Amino acid sequence: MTNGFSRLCRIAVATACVAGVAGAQPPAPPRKPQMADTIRANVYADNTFELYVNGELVAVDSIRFIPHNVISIDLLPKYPMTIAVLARDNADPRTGMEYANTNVGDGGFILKFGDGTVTSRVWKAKCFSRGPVGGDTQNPRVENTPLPPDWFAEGFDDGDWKPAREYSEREIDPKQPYYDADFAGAKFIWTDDVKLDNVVVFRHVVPGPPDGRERPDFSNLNDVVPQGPPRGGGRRSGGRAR
Ligand SMILES: [Ca+2]
Ligand SMILES: [Ca+2]
Repeated sequence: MTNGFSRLCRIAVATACVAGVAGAQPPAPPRKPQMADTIRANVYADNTFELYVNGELVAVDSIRFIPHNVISIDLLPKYPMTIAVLARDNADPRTGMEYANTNVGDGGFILKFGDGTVTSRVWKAKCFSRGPVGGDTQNPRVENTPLPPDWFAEGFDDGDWKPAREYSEREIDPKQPYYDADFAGAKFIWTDDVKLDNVVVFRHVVPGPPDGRERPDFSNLNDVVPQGPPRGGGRRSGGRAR
């Protein structure tokens, strides 16, 4: 009786261990994602940007200078969602000025996702190139800081970065494409110096969907066995290659 009981206990422990290992693996997504699972992202930069979400490059501004344009893309969200943006004001890399070194331009960045994610002062901001230093347009020079290689990564430590500063529409003076897109609730952001800071990185982690809507996690799509017959010469378990 005792031996039988201890054997049962060993089986129970072994089963629990197997279940524990299986439970440690991320759950497979419930189904294939549809376009209804995506969220629309609207992004406007004065003058250009690269957008990373969860460590992946998802959008590059297709117009580097003018006209000032809005980039709209579809995203398949996964939370927590790490957003990292490399934003650039149009500036000569040797002087920090523009229009044949006759003008000091200003920056500005704003973003809104369909889940309610918006830019604001809770984002982090850091300058990596500024000029003309001190606003000296007679002897213009720039100060550059190398970008950390993993500035866009999910685990990057931005703990000592300052909060972004919010700017009004009047201060940034966005052009018409901004008004044609949905940026309601979002704030223009930059560092503390919207004129001289020309290359700026913004970072923000969205812990969960701001609109409270539950969304499936589709990040493990490769773990799903397809329902239909394999295509392209793939092989299914127990089946023949086609
Ligand atoms: Ca500038
Ligand atoms: Ca500009």
